[in-house]
Amino acid sequence: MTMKKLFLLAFIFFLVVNALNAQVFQFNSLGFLPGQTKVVSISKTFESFEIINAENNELVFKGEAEGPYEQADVNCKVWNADFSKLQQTGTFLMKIDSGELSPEFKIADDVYNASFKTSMRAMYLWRCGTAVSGDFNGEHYEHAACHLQDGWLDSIGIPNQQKDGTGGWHDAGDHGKYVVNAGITVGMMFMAWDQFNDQLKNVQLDLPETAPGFPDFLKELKWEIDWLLKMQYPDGSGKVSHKLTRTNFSGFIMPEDDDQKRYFTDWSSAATADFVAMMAQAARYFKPYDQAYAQKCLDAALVSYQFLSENPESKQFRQRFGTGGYQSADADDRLWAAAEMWETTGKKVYLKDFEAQLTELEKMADENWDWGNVKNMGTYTYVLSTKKGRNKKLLAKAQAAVIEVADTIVAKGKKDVFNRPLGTRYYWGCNGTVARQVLNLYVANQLQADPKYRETSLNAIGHLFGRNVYGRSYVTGIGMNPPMNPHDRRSGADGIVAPWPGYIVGGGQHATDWKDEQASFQTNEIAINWQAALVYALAGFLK
Ligand code: 9MR
Ligand code: ZN
Repeated sequence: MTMKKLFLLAFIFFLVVNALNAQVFQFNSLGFLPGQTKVVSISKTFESFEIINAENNELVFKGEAEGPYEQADVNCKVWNADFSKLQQTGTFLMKIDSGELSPEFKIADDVYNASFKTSMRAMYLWRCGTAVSGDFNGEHYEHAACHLQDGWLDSIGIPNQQKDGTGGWHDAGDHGKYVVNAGITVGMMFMAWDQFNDQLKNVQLDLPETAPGFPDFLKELKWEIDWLLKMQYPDGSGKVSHKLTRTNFSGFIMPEDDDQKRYFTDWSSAATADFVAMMAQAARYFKPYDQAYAQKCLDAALVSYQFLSENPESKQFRQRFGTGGYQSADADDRLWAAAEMWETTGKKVYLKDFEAQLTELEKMADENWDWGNVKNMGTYTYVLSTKKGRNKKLLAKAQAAVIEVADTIVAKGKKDVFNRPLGTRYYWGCNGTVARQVLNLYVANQLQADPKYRETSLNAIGHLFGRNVYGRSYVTGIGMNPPMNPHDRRSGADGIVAPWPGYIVGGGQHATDWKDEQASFQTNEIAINWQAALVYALAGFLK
């Protein structure tokens, strides 16, 4: 055997051992902030462990195993190695007394910076109607301008005619564009801007100059808002098309090769209300950078709000399209719309509208939420507002609801063997919810500061980046043993082995059924709503 072959064999052996050890050690592979709780779960019996500085082999910490802890749904038994007291920065690895070495991990103030940038650039790489490109880990990803024929008006009663509906982001692994799902996505990203703009305003995302004068984070949001403005009906009524898609899903082709007709569909009241909320937010946050554009957003919001006030009944989208449904009742969307209209304009009519709707609710906040229920965003805008005039009693009730929900999340996280704050609930896209819960926790912390909220938030992130039953990261290109075969048309069609980077996959519909397979759209797709939650979660911990 030649030296070269021997070397290759040794290298493969090294990779295999490392991959196996990643499964013995389940932890946040992005690393740890110096002051945070630091726990590695280990699915193997041991008594003591050591932490070794990877740069100079120095022993920096010794500790004892805790556990075992068992949990039925994930069918496992784990021991914990807690080294929270180690606050020194650097690159380390863990050695347990039976000899296994963990993969390397970092302790540093900026462990979230790179992953934030990659997951935010993932939004840019989703842009439709333009060519996009980016380099990551030695690969070059790109596609040509796509869907330039968007879209046809046949489905809203204007046969054989087109209107400009280009732009925006593709929704997910498919190339469709859906207003309801844009709602929770844009909503959470504006909330990230609202809460973390001090850090976000300095982040460089290397974007093309599509919004001169805007900070990069808002520049990316403006790309989607530009498209959303085109989703209002051309008749001036204020109705908003539910989606712009083909009549069925395409195969695994690049976006620019997808040349079937795509249609503006019939409107829905949920889409129309989400449109109002997003436009009101855009008007508020874009104003310092482009006043005229901000006014345009507000004017668009006013027309649709007026339409909804005159048409209070819920109207679902009902046409024969085989693409994504995103059907939902509209009470939560209307609530959120009223909250954002009030926050932007300060006008009492919107506050009254919001409070009347809030009073009707049995629960003012939810622990477990996604695109189908955006009432949390309404409630959060309301409780975090600095505007005057809120009904004191109602406000107190809303604040209590927010705290109660956050405390439930904290309690579930504590109980779970991997401190997963969604506990034992699994469903389509639940990884997105785990990330989204960081918003619930942030708002509670604003109302009643307590370190448990921050700790639970970091545990949510930790779960997504490897402290889970697979010992794997759920985000392409980032962290240990990340997904390689997401349900994403670009990744499947571009001929590059590694998938497009920075995307969180939906996760198992049950505790142990996640499949890193392209065909598994139920567990391994990517989507803007889950991505926005990830962006939000990481934004809160930027240095
Ligand atoms: O995220 C959506 C999930 O909650 C639904 O149960 C599922 C089935 O309707 O659809 C999911 O959304 C998909 C959408 O319909 C089309 N684009 C891809 C989305 C992510 O899988
Ligand atoms: Zn496109």
